[in-house]
Amino acid sequence: MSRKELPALYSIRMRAFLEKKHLAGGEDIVDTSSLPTRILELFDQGMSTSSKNPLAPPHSINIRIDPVHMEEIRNIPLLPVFCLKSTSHEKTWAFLKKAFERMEAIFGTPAMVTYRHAKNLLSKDHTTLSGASLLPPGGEQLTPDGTGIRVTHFGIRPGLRTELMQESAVHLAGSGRRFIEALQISSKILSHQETAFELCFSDNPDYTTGYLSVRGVGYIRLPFVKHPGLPSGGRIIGIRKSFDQATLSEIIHYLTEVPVLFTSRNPLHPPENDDDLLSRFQATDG
Ligand code: PML
Repeated sequence: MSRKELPALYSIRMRAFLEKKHLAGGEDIVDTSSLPTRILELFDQGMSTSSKNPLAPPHSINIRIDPVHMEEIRNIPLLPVFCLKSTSHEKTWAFLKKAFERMEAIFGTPAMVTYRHAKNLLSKDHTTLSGASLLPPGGEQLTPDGTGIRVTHFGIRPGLRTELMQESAVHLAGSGRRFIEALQISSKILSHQETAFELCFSDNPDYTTGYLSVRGVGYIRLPFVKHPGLPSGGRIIGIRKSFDQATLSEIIHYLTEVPVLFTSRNPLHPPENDDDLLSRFQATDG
């Protein structure tokens, strides 16, 4: 490859493991000049994220670097961010129940089914998957490859990351790397036309904020969704219709392989109460 043909950008993907168990991950898409710094930051992230985990330190860290050609990249915006004004676990779950009912009216997934799968993510017997399960309106949860779909190949313009970190410092749910990464994952998920919503609870026992992202609304942060000390968590992606094998393969390909770069963002709203947030749930064609 001649110098002229060198790719302008690189995807860096880090995963930290304890034996075969996934402990932590992080990634970005950066230009050549930022590559060494970002590789080191992601390495530190692999080491330090895990130090908050009772299972730390990691046994191994994989860092993979792949060239990304400009013409492959989709530039997409980050979702608008909301935050539930909640003071307790009970209040957050009362909101979630109402949100699932609204989602049933819009997307067809029965609220009871979504609720059952959501509770299951936090049950003590739940095996936390490293990826997301899919939930079509029929309610038959699907876990591709037995481990779920790991959303990868995304990156964010550095200026946007800094802005979001600073603005979210005053959010009820706080600021931090986990939030910025989760916002990117969810924004990639909802940028696929067949997805309806995503629900996520961290498997970090100390991280009690989760989120619900809904098509047509945005990314809603959920303080106190988990009781502290609970090591279970996971992700569910709601799908807009029942799908055939070709659609499923296409969704998986997009989420796991197509590189997306977040080059713009939407507002980060101040915390809102249940009713104000629920009034934002609308049927959408987009
Ligand atoms: C994770 O542990 O990766 C999930 C992080 C959820 C972040 C929720 C938020 O702070 O908005």
